[in-house]
Amino acid sequence: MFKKILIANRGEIALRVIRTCREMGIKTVAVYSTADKDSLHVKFADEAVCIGKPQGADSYLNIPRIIAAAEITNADAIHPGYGFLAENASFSQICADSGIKFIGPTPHMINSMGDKITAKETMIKAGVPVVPGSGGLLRDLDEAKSVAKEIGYPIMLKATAGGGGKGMRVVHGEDELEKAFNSAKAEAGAAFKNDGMYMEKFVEEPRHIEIQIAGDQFGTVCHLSERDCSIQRRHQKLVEESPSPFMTPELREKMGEAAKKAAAAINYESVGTIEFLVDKHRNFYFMEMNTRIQVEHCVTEEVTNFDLIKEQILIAAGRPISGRDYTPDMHAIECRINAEDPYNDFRPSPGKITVLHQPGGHGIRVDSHVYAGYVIPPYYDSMIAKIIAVARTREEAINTMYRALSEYVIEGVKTTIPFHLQLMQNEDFRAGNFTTKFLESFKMV
Ligand code: MV4
Repeated sequence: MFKKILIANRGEIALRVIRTCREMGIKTVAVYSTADKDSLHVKFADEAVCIGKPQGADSYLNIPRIIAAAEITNADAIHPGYGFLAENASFSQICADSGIKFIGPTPHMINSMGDKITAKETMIKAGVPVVPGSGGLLRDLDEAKSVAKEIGYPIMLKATAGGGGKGMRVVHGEDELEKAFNSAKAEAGAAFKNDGMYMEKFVEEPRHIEIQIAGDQFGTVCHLSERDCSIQRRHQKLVEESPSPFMTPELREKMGEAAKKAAAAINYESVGTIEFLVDKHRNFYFMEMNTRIQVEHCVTEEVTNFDLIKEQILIAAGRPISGRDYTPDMHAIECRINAEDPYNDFRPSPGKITVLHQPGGHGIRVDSHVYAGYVIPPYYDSMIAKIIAVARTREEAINTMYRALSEYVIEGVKTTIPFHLQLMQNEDFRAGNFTTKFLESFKMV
């Protein structure tokens, strides 16, 4: 087992990894930027190394400084958390070349899922359902026109290097195609230095349902059921839950098997997530694979009783997993608490937290790195806490969440708490009646 793990991240996920390492008897090294010198991950780690100025490129994205910090402190493994370098194939490679175990997938696994056309081709070969489309790069506008004619409008243009909505366009008819094709291509080129585009049939009003999987170094893969992440705004998830209110035992069986096939197709080892679009007829289509631990992993932990960070560390250390699939018999919901103003287009609200009371009690878990007096820096994402409510039924989980949200006191900055309080009382949300378009028409009162 590893003796010392460096955590190449900040905020709640750095703290989350430190907690599991403590329980496993593994020493920890925090790295931090000058903006994070008073952060809890710095205080709670066994050692801490300042790696530079606040901007990502000078600190949490600076590979040479992170490797140097691992070497100075004799760390034998690096946990990347999510974001930053978590899906950076060259970082995974440099860790390997430096004799430091990267707790996550190999560069090859990251690359094969990072390019969306390659990923889709791999899924087709593995027998995983994908959205019908161009089946490869679009050479030019003429090819785009003929593929669109074949599959029928509406269609969606996507960037092969994309993800998270960049370089993506919905097109309803041929008259819109040229403008959309050119602007999406330019956007992708600027954002990813790769302007390769492909096309899919547009799936209307889908749900975003993802399957948590784990694979070990011996080729065993299992799934830990699904999370429904349809409550998103501009590709930022705000609420996640497990099980999905839209799930049926038959659909879970089919999606679980497809997710395992997807992971097995690239000999995946680590924890990961297969994202699917699910239409109103419960047809499901592979969308992307996330080769990292995700923000919303906690809802799966609460319904399966697995510590997913521990599983990830055990897999990286070469331990076999049991290979059993899990179906939840509890219900968990997570609300992301961001320092943003929900009454003002979710504008970021960094600054000092002057008063803080975190909720607790039966069925409530709070994962957070903030404390009274903490100053939220403006340089990083605005998530300051995750509340996870767990209960026997969805209705009880929502009621527990509502109770916890109403106990939560954060003064000094604006937060998304008022948004979540209103969402938990929304009739359609409570009925499980929502798609990825839900928040487009949700109005704060
Ligand atoms: C789609 C789609 C509809 N049809 N693909 C959004 C991010 C990227 N990962 C893929 N996305 C979508 N792909 C087809 N063929 C709708 C979306 C989409 C979406 C998906 C999941 C969650 C929220 C979303 C919000 C807008 C669009």
